[in-house]
Amino acid sequence: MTETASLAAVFDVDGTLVDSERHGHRVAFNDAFSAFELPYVWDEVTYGRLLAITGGQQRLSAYLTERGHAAEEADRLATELHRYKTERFRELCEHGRIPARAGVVELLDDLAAARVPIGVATTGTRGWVAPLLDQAFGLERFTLVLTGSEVPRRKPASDVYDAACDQLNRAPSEVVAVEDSANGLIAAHAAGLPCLVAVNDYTRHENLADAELVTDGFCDATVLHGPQDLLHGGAVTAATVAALSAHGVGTRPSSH
Ligand code: XBP
Ligand code: MG
Repeated sequence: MTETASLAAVFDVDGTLVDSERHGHRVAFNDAFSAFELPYVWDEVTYGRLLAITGGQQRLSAYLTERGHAAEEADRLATELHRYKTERFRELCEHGRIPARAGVVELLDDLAAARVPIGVATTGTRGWVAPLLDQAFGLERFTLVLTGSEVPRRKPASDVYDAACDQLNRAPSEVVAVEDSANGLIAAHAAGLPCLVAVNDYTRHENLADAELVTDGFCDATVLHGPQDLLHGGAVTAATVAALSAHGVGTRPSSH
């Protein structure tokens, strides 16, 4: 297997480690609208459109502005709604309502067996990230957990991946990003990391052509773009991740 001595893997959360958007975050946002007696409901199609805006508070503010609220009122209301939504989503996480994507636990186990450090780099809010990771996977698996609350700019800016490489003390080409979306891919590449994208129903039609590898999942998976020989029995494994790091070395200008 490709040398893994200096390799690290950094995972996105929403849509990657967990299937959290359609029946998780979206439900929590709608519960917030209802708690504040606002006449808004995000159906699954509307939410899919709004996911282009990263950051739940920013998503709310943009939507409220779209619905005619003055900018200042939209920002104030978005802050209050998002506080409620974060608490509600944290409850969903703690009650086990946010499932891991199929094949993810096996991949995390394989990376641990290969002694590859595993980090997390998400746009999500710190308030729910740790409870979710602990409930779904056990927090002790992760060497590093960075959230949207810790960096100045959210994805697609490179901030969270820059910080991950710094804190892992690794060059970007030694760190493979595992993502689900175009925003995540852009952020990873802006930081100089090779990137594996496992698409989901909300992201399969996005422009992911620049990714080192695009699959439709982590197990029983098909390669949608990139080398056809990097899955093992239809699964993304530690060897898959290591190979991407080898392929990625030197082919992407590091931002460091
Ligand atoms: C996805 C996001 C987040 C979530 C909602 O983050 O953009 O905003 O949709 O979570 P990632 P918050 O894919 O980087 O994990 O409401 O806490 O932002
Ligand atoms: Mg994501």
